[in-house]
Amino acid sequence: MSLIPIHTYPDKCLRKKAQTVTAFDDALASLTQNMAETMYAAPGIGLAAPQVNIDQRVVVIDVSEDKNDLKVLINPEIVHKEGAQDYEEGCLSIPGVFGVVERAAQIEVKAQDLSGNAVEFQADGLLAICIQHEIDHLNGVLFIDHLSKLKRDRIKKRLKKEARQSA
Ligand code: GNR
Ligand code: NI
Repeated sequence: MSLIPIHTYPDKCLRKKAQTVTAFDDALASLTQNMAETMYAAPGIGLAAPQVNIDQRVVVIDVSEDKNDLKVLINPEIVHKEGAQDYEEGCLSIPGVFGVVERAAQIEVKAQDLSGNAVEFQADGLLAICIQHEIDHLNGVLFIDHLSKLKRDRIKKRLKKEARQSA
């Protein structure tokens, strides 16, 4: 097991639409183990492969209190969504930035497991928020894209200033 460096905004790898996984092999299993270790160490409740510069539709999530409920989602898709909920989100790829995002309250998710078997389940609450946040990453979308233009522009200005000061 090993930690993988997490890439941060405005790294280009965060804006690419990730490729569908077709090889359900040992390399995929080992990638998800390293991603889980990286997520727990961060610490975070989710991690998508594009955040570690891997161009594959792979997500790991653990929203449990005791960090003992790892979910590995390969090629996840939302097949149904309902309702709305607001939550203040953050992202390991945009450290120090937080903003309230509206997401669906209940979702139905279709994905594959590490063997390539289809899995389908429902989620709500924080798990539903996290899954929507991670699937966004697979499509090159960041939570700041869901904020108002005014808020997004303020964040971009602040991040540019911080980048200047640390240069
Ligand atoms: O660790 C994380 N916390 C979080 C909080 C609110 C909404 C979404 C998240 S996901 C984030 C980890 C991350 O950046 N995953 O892509
Ligand atoms: Ni994120």
